[in-house]
Amino acid sequence: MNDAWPPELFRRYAANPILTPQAWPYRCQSVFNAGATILADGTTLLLCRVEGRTGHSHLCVARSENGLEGWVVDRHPTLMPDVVGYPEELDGIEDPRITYLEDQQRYAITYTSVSRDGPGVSLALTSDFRTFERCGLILRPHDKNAALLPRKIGGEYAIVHRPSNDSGVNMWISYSPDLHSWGNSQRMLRARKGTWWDSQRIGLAAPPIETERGWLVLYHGARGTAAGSIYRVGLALFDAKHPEICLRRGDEWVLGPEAPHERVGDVGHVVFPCGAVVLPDRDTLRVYYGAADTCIAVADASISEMLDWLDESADRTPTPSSRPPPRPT
Ligand code: BMA
Repeated sequence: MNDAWPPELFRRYAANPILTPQAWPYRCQSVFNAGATILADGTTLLLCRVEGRTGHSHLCVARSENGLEGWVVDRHPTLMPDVVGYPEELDGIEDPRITYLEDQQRYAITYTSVSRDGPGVSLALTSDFRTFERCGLILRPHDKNAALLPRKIGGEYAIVHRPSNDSGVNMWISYSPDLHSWGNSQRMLRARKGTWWDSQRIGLAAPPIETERGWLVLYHGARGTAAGSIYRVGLALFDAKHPEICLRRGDEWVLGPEAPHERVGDVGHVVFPCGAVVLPDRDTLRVYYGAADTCIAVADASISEMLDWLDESADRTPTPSSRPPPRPT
């Protein structure tokens, strides 16, 4: 970092990484890509992806009073794949995102189920992160990187997800009356082409954050190189009532692998957020990200600074919708 450059939007915690496999109460290979939320009592809860020595992943809860240190990790896996009840979980469950559903007053966890047909999106509901109501596969393979919006849009639940199809690996949004049947799918954002940092594939990072200017979305973008993919994070803003409409998209990435633990690990050159929480000042967004598919790190950014940055630096070409104009609300 050159001191003459403007300050970064994201400020990393000095004691990163905050969670590592060495600190885990049971033997594992890696802990990364955690969903995040702040519980009613102020505790920060991370639902971490843990990869064991079989190569399969499961989910495990870590709790902290201040969201930075003093983590208390469940002594045993919190949510294991259930290959009998849910055969789509045969090769593990990964990359959870947490959304508090206002109308249900429960947390919705969307996670990737790795089936023999490829990755799909599964849903589980919980009030306490100790017992879970599994809803099974809600978006069939090949699909991943999904999170629900916290409130209904036009009377329906909305989910952002990342199907792979002939048009590429892009972000979509779908709607449901009941959390089970999903439709009215529309593309939200495309991977760019050529040498862009987000040209290989993109996907939702943490669940969208509602702001006074619309839905602020952190997304990951990958670029292929001769040495493999580099995963970084970018910003975009979507319309509050019609979240398929992109209002702004930043040209530059805002968080990329720099620190040694972000560059070196099981999969090097990867920063991969699945969770973010808004702090009580209502402006600081605390983002939890997997680093090099091995450990978990955290960085803070100001929501108002991110929105201003999008105003100043964004590619203002709205993403053309793949569908007719949005439904009236
Ligand atoms: C993506 C997902 C993430 C992983 C990333 C980098 O496709 O599988 O879980 O962190 O690749 O390996």
